[in-house]
Amino acid sequence: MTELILHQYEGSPFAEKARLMLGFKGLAWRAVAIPQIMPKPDLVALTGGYRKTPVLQVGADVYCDTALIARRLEQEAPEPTLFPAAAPLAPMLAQWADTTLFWTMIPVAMQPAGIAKIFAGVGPEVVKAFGADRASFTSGMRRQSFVDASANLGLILARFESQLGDGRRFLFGDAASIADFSLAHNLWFLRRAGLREAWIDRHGSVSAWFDRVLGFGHGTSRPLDAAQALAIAAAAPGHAACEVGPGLGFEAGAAVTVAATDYGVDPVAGRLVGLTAEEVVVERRDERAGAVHVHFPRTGYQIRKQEAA
Ligand SMILES: N[C@@H](CCC(=O)N[C@@H](CS)C(=O)NCC(=O)O)C(=O)O
Repeated sequence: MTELILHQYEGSPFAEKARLMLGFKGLAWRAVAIPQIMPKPDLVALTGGYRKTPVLQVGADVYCDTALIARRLEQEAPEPTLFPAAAPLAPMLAQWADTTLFWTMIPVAMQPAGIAKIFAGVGPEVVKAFGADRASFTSGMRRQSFVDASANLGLILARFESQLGDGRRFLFGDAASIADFSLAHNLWFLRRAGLREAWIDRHGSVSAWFDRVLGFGHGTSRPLDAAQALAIAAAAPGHAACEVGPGLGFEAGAAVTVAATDYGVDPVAGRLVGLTAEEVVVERRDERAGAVHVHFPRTGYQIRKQEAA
């Protein structure tokens, strides 16, 4: 069996979403520790430019974005499902929580007291370098002020409290879904910033739900070196089956770039090998990783024909 390799770092909320999904499914995985800021030469060798955290590698297939990582984990272990049939809108709520809620939560968490907690024990030069990296990572985005974000976050948490207040165990009923994990990683980051009491525990049902999701744990993980992960990609015998569906606007084999549309928009260039309504896959070659298939979700990403040189 090919191992699941998560490229991640401890303090990343989206990595926490992935870790909790792995725990929910009781999966074993390998953890490659990646840098929190650029440069990330070993990660980019696999992805071809995508630098966000986390990334899931399975042999020579690389899955970018937790929305797609969730789908790959679902293949690995269909039960318990992240996509219950009774909750068809769960992926949409998850997407909202990963974008609108995330950028509402960040200005609340990243106040001086929160920053001091999150960066406890590291020197001011590390905090400065992190700030500079994230400024270019998000350049062009219009960010919420602390005052606006606080008001919005208060409303949002009150609404979740109402949703959970009827005694349901998870957001869409008695079974967890992808939406629970996307809400939970935002609250996990608030907790990391020392804000659990102030923001979460004021809402009894949200607080109990949060502990329920954290209770899934992280599955079983063992560390792996970045160099070993690259060697695993290079030695992989092939790739997951994929194909370019008809009528989706691009031909198989086309030279394309794929890039996020919001922030961290570094494009990945390759040959189109997979395209569905859910996923786009490009093949690219790296000196160290060999022929890699890089997978992205369609939502939140733009596919473009590469300009002729
Ligand atoms: N939509 C992406 C968002 C990932 C994301 O923004 N991750 C943050 C860390 S929590 C990031 O990449 N920060 C910059 C970095 O780690 O270099 C996903 O669901 O995976």
